[in-house]
Amino acid sequence: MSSAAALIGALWRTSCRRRLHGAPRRSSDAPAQRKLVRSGEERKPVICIEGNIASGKTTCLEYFSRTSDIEVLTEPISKWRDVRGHNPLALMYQDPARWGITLQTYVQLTMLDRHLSAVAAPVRMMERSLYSAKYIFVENLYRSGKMPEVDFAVLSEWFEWITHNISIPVDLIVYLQTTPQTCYERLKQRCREEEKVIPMEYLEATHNLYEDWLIKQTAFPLPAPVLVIPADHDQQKMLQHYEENRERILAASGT
Ligand code: TTP
Ligand code: MG
Repeated sequence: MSSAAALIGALWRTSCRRRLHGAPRRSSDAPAQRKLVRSGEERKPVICIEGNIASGKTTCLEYFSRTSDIEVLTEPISKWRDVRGHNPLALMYQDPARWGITLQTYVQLTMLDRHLSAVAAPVRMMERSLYSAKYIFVENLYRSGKMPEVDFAVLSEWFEWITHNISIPVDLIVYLQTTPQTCYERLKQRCREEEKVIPMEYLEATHNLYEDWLIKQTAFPLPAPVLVIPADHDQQKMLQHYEENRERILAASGT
C-alpha cells in the first residue's frame, strides 16, 4: 500500500507543527500529544466533502477538479468492491452482522491511506474521511443491532488508536445536506449492484447520524469547521451552488 512506506518513514513529532501553519486546535488534536506525521512534506490544506450515500459528493469533487488547482481524491470504493477478488461491500449488504466488521476494517485502512498519501497540488479535496466511516457507518451498524458489540469494540479501539497517534488534519468539512428521500431516488437511478438492497430506513438512519454530528454537533467531536450546502437540487443548480461557494470553500486553504 502506497502510504505504508510513508508511515514507516514518518517521524514522531509534536502536533504543534500544524498549528504553526495557522490551523486552530481541533477536537481531534490531543493537546501536547506526540503524533506521527508524514515526514519531509509541507502541510497542505485538506477539505473533506461529506454527505449521505448518493448525496452528490463525487459530482462536487469532479466539478472542483475541473475548475481549480486542487488535488481531488474520490472514495476508494473500487477497492471496497474488490480486495484480492473479494467484494466486502456486497458481502456487508448481504449479511451485515457477519461482514460489517470486514468491510469497515478495510474502509478504515483505505481511508487512512488516503489521508496519509502525498499531496501533489496546493490543496486537497477528498470524498468523506476516516471520521465519517466511523461516526456514520460503524455507528449505524452497531446502533441498528447489525454489528456485534465485540466487533464495534475492536473497530473503536482501532479508530481511537489511529486518531490519538497519527495526525489526520482536516481544515474544512463541506456537508452536502440532502433529505433521505432525494438520496433514495438518486440511488435507484444510478443502480449500483450492491446497493439495490438499501431500504429508505437505512438512508434515514445515516442522515440522522450526519445531522447529529455536523448540524446539532451533539454526537461526536468535529475535526474541522463545517460549511453546509443544501444539496437536494438538480445537477445544474448544484453546480451553481458550488460556484457560489467556491471562495468560502477555498478560503479554508488560504488560496
Ligand atoms: P458513499 O460514500 O456514499 O459514496 P457515493 O459514491 O455513494 O456517494 P456520492 O453519490 O455522494 O458520491 O458510499 C459508497 C458505498 O459505500 C455506499 O454503499 C455506502 C458504503 N459505505 C459503507 O458501507 N461503509 C463506509 O464506511 C463508507 C464510507 C461507505
Ligand atoms: Mg461517490
